Amino acid sequence: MKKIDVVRQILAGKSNSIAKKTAQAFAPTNIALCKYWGKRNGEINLPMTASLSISLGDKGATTTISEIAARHDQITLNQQPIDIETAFAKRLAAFLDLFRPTPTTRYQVNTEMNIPVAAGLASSACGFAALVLALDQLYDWRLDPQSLSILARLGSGSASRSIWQGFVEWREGEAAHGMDSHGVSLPEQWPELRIGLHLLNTQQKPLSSREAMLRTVQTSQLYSAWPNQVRTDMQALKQALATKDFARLGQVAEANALAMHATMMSAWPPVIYSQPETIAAMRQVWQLRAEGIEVYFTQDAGPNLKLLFQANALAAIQTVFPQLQLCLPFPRHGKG
Ligand code: 2P0
Repeated sequence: MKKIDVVRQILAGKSNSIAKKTAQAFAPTNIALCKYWGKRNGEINLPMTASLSISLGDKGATTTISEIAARHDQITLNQQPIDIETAFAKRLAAFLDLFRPTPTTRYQVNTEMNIPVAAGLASSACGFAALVLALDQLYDWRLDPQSLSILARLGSGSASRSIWQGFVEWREGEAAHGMDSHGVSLPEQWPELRIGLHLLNTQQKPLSSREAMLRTVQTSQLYSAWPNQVRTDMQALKQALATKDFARLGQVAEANALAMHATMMSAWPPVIYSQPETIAAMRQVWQLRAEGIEVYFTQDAGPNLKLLFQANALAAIQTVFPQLQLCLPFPRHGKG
């Protein structure tokens, strides 16, 4: 199954003439509490396992798209033109190829992100989700959220979860065509939940998560244990959501992230995203917990930590992490 076959199936009977001159959409970025690490199909981004995330409210990507008369797509990121020869532009153009009404159709795509783009903060997740939402408006497809999630998944796996706010489960599905592998919005609200971004300065160019995932699946002896870990953690997270058990939520998320990193550390060549500062920050989190402050961390394909806590712990945490960037996953319900 090719990406284009998935797109054709989803857009069957839909118009490919523009409904408006220009369309704009926002998608939040998301942080996984149970991680997506490994694919069973790399062409259409089918995951080995389910995953579960929280979207970051107003932190994400706003994408504006229009058709233009030009030889190449014109892409800007935070108002900076992106050279068409960069890997970023090529990846975007290849994705847009799936949707061009004619081979000569070109797009102007302007994306604004209010999260640090190069800091491993799931910029591809919100970027591809916002692009798909904008395309849906440009052509007035009016696709249902599951179909939008599948299209976003073709751009980047984790983008399948950025179609919704709140908690989202990405079901792994079983079918070879992947039509059953999409996000599902979970009903639980948690207005007091806070995510703090602890950003570390690092010059090191990270290995892409795409490459790191593939290497882990192919060479890590520990990978065979990962699907079992995910099964247990997904169940525990859902229970923690249902009973609003923050300690359980935090514990499972932290252990899941550490297990993912342990699994990739045992790949060959080894994959280690942590810096000395990452480990130091982990110890600070554990010290805070020892002092009775309920704070946990999670870590993705980079050295930064994302802290999980509830509103009432903010002041204590800020004494140790004064630079923390605060995100409110449920902004309308829980300011402050
Ligand atoms: C996640 N990550 O669940 C995991 C945890 C990073 C660590 O999804 O190859 O950019 O585009 O499907 O979605 C980052 O990987 O990878 C990611 P592709 P993606 O958030």
